[in-house]
Amino acid sequence: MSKISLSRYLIQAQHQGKIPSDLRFLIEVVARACKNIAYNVNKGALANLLGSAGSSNVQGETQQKLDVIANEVLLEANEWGGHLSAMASEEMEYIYEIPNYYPQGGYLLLFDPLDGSSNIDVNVSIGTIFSVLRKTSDNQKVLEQDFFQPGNKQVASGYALYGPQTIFVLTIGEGVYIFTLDRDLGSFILTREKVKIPHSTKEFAINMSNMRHWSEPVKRYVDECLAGETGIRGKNFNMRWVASMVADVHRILTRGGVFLYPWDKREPNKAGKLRLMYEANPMSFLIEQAGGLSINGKQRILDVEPQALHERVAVMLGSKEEVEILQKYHTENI
Ligand code: P6P
Repeated sequence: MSKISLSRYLIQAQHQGKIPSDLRFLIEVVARACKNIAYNVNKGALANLLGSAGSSNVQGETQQKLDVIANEVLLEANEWGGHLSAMASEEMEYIYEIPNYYPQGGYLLLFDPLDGSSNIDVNVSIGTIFSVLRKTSDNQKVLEQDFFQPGNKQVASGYALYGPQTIFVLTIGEGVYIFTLDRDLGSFILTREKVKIPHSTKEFAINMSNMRHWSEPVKRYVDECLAGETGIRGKNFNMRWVASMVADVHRILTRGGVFLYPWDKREPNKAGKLRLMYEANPMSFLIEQAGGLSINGKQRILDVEPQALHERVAVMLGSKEEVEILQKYHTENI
């Protein structure tokens, strides 16, 4: 079978009327930026790119050098093409309006430029997460409020995973497609199409060190997984925690599983640790497109109405049967 590149997949999708040309162009630009980020990530210490940048981001987290580089690569790649009105990033407090000396476009791009930064210096997989919305308001000047759309309004989302392979995973709303970077060609090549997550699983992913802080429904669910075949689940479970959401989600897309970063008592006023707009929403779009579910304990994450650009959300996503159990336990606990 001839190799299908990301560009060919996108051109075919455009010719089939699934995406307009400017969205095709947007995704190609993001993918090209991710190749650039992969190059820098792979250089690491050789180019003195590890360690802290000596600054912190809007979240109050110390920025790694590669966090800053990845953010700049995405801004510079996307600002001139005429497909965007503005961008938003985990690394920037305010939205980034396309400078008026560049053509303006109809899309809004949101991203976590380098997710899993605590893993950079120890050579564990990290990634870039992106989400695409339409600018729906007709106000000339793009406003932060233009971004406050629920995740069910996304027109595309995906991630790049910088691991043993460099992977680009994408949905434009007609299933999930996985592309692997062929370094000889410099192209992302289609390696899995119409990915489907198994409805049942024997693998859960959560940071167990937070157990004493969890709510009762989460404790109940994890305790039952730990009880294994001797408990009511009647099967043994395996546990994974990479501490890079992109790597954990990719494992779940690839072989099933459930990922939890729930609300906990450490900071009770925070809904969770992960960010709604550029982590939970893009990942939830992919998970649902692959036949999984993604909830915050109260509702479908894609239905959450955003109130702030960097708002956080509890996340429980993955294999349908497991997330349905978690939803049941949260509903019973009200
Ligand atoms: P913890 C990475 O910092 C991140 O935002 C996600 O990618 C990851 O799933 C989570 O935080 C890890 O959090 O508390 O286990 O370090």
